[in-house]
Amino acid sequence: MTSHDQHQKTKENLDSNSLDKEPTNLISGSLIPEHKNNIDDGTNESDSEVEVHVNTYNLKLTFVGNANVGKTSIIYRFCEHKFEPENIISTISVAYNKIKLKVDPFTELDMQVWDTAGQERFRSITRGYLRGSNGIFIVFDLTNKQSYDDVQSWLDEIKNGDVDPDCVRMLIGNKLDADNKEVDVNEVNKFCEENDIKFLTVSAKNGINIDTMFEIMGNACAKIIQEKEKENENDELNNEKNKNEQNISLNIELNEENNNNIDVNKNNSNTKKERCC
Ligand SMILES: Nc1nc2c(ncn2[C@@H]2O[C@H](COP(=O)(O)OP(=O)(O)O)[C@@H](O)[C@H]2O)c(=O)[nH]1
Ligand SMILES: [Mg+2]
Repeated sequence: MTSHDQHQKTKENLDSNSLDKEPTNLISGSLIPEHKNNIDDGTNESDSEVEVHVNTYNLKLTFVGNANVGKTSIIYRFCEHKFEPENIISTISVAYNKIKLKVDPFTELDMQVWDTAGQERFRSITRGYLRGSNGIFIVFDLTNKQSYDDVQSWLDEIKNGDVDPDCVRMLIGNKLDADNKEVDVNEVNKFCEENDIKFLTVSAKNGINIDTMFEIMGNACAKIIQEKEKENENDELNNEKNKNEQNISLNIELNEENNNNIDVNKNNSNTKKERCC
């Protein structure tokens, strides 16, 4: 079974003219459960029905890298399962694709995959393009050393951009199928280990590792968001606990104050009695 078979993938939407538009259903930076599905276990008996909660999470994934490294081809291969020659791919201007990826029976990723529209030629990736990314693919061409040498400047661009510190960065060496490679993969591995960046070599042409790169990225983003959700839950629990503790100590103080008042009243009434007699 291929990884493609294991992970059910559905393409929902192809928007070719909306680079400047923020996708309306995108909730950036957080993994938000969208719906719960009831899945019939096949017995059709209501008392033996198993209720499976499927969490759907929204992710924004963006691509950067020099022109001609194969960004559009990678997205096209992932979404359309095809590779198109140069003259066709250059006319395909995808702004973003919406793809669903089922990672397990309980988790579904709703991925907005954003492509550059040629602006990388001028190093003018807008802040809005990267803003709200859960994951960024930095692509270079294994047959073009310059495209790898420029990776650092793309990383700087991300660092100086409006990008969440938790955003997952993944380096992609494309054109694995080609013979005339110029980049030493061992060097890249070392660089990525030192900089805590994921790295994968792929080929948009023959499809090697294309699904895998999205699965790795999707899972890494999902994990981060789930951890954030857990942290938020813990914060809420701690807040609740602190509130209860504060209430308890306030009650104790009030009780002590009441007791003091009672004592004072007692003393007062004693004094009165003494005078009376
Ligand atoms: N051999 C090979 N060529 C590729 C591969 N991916 C893309 N290309 C070619 O590289 C050129 C640039 O591809 P494109 O997707 O337009 O790059 P982009 O500018 O980064 O979006 C085109 O001629 C593609 O046919 C690949 O995996 N292997
Ligand atoms: Mg392109």
